[in-house]
Amino acid sequence: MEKKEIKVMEKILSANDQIADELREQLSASGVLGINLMSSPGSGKTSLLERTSGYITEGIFAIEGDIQTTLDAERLTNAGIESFQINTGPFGGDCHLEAGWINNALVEIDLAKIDYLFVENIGNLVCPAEFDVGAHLNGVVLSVTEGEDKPLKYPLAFRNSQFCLISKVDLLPYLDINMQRMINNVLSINPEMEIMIISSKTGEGMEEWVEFLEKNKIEH
Ligand SMILES: Nc1nc2c(ncn2[C@@H]2O[C@H](COP(=O)(O)OP(=O)(O)O)[C@@H](O)[C@H]2O)c(=O)[nH]1
Ligand SMILES: [Mg+2]
Repeated sequence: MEKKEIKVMEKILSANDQIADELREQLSASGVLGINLMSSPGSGKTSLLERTSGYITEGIFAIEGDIQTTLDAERLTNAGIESFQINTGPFGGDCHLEAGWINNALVEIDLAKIDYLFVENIGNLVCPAEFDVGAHLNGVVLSVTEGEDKPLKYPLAFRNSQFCLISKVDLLPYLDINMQRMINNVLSINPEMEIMIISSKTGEGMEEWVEFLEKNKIEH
């Protein structure tokens, strides 16, 4: 029984990986950088995109993943970012996005008009890390309110990411968190991780984040 379950899971993952590879190639050929944002619920993914829209005023499209509601898509519309909401609730409430669903959403997107395709993954640090969604870059948004230990407890998301945004740093004066320990924990899981420290509320770290995006932009 156990062996069968493992085989089915392997099959699903390898089918997903193939679609993800094709999707990444299509994005590259269209000059679009794909960025997958993963985090616990409420770490600040949507707020980051809202704030980013003040720096990069055009060429951003976001695919929003949530179990229910179109609230995040509405927030992005108000911030001037075009988006497409995927709700998994009506289809069993999956806790992650898969490459095939991103691929299906592409019919809604004019790739020729955009530079950045963000995928705001469903809020949790577990399942999204297991599925390649076809992005060029995976990133974790880790808010200071979550505690220093989360990289150690949920290592896969950190291992499978190239960048980590430590968010909500404006709240540090109210917390007992040890920032250096949090950073060390991230690096202990992934020594190559590019770490940026940000606040979407005050704008701290936004220049560095925008530079990071521009540096990774795909020229064509
Ligand atoms: N103080 C503070 N609050 C933030 C910051 N970023 C997000 N928030 C708040 O955290 C809550 C969750 O943010 P949201 O962007 O919806 O998180 P998401 O679930 O990861 O998309 C909201 O109430 C935001 O206003 C920040 O940098 N500082
Ligand atoms: Mg959100």
